Amino acid sequence: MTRRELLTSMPLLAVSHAARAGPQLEIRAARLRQQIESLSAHGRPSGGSFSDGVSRIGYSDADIAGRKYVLSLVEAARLKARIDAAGNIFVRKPGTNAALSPVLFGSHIDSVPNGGNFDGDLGSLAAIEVLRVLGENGIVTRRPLEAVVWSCEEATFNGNTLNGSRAAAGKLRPGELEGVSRGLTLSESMRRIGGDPARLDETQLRSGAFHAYLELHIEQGGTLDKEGTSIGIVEGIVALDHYDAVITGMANHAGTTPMADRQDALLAAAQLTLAVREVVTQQPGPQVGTVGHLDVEPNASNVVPGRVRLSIDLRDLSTEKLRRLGEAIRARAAAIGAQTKTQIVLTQTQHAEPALASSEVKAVIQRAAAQLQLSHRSLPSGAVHDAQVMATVGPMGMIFVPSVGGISHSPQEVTSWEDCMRGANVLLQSVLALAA
Ligand code: HGY
Ligand code: MN
Ligand code: MN
Repeated sequence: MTRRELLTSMPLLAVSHAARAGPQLEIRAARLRQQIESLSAHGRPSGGSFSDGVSRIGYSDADIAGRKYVLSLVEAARLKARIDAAGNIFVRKPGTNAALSPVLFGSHIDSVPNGGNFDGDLGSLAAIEVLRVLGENGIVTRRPLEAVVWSCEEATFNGNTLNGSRAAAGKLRPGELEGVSRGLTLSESMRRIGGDPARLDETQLRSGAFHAYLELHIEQGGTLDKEGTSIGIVEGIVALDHYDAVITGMANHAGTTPMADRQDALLAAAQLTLAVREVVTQQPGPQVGTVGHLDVEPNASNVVPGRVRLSIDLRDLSTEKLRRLGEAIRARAAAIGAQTKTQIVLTQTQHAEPALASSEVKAVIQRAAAQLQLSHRSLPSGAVHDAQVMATVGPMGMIFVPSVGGISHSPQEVTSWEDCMRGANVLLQSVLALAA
């Protein structure tokens, strides 16, 4: 029997207390909902409510408060948390065979500015809920189980993304720990949340560190919602290239500087933003490009802008296509600089490789969804996830649930409570199958 046949022939619940673990074993939906609602209070706009979303930037006070809330849930589950050198939270539930590698599953709780309540939060809290429900039902799996809440997944630290998982996998770039965002270096930020970056080497997740990694996440696109499909089985995650453009012109008086004599950095930034769109849409395909962040100096209504820093985010399943898009944008930037009498320096600050999900893990998720009688389909992920870093360490799989209207990274990000529960139950059953 091949490994694939073995996995697909496994009973849905092959655990040591099988008698107590009938197919009715489920996550506690009301409790999971209440936890997602409670976590949302940390980073909520003042005077706001759940529907106003969150700004829980990685390493911020709101993030620290949210992490504290997560730790209280770990305690309520009668489990112990371990903070690794990068500040990631790991929660282990031992199996019957301590010599086996664990099944690892989780997500993140940091958010983009003005983000939603489900991106990362669902997968993180569902992971802890899975451990809690198993504990409450006296179920001990053969393999150890480990829930994880990765730190600073969003691109809120100088545009760098997946900080916690990359640090855990030994994938930070040279000098990255010394980079500064919001007045703190990445090292200082990690220490702020209980990490110890001097020990990153020691605690690095190396090949074989886990049997499989699973992440439950909202789709963040509209495919599942449009079709009315409950569960997405992720085939792979797109590659991402991130560039920083620094445009230097000359700050000058808005009333006395003739139009012809200006070196307006914001004008160049506007042209570069349009050029990114033109380059990306020049050929057919699913590739996307976004200018999402601008710092304008001095940002005063009566001064011609002297300096602009902007971000360019390019995504596609093909690394080669991203490289070509980057080159074309670089050529356009040089032309725009010459035409606007500004200097444009384009630096690539990040490259995340595309990551394919493991066919064994996909089969396990598919089986769990089928046995729970949930409609399901395969689909790619256009958003980046910690799962793509974990794919460099071991087998990875992701479970998607529908995002209403395909809206995400917005306070209007919504996944129905029913879909949250369905996704969490697929996670529970997939974890059990993988840990048997
Ligand atoms: O930016 C992303 O794709 C993810 O949501 N962090
Ligand atoms: Mn996100
Ligand atoms: Mn996310």
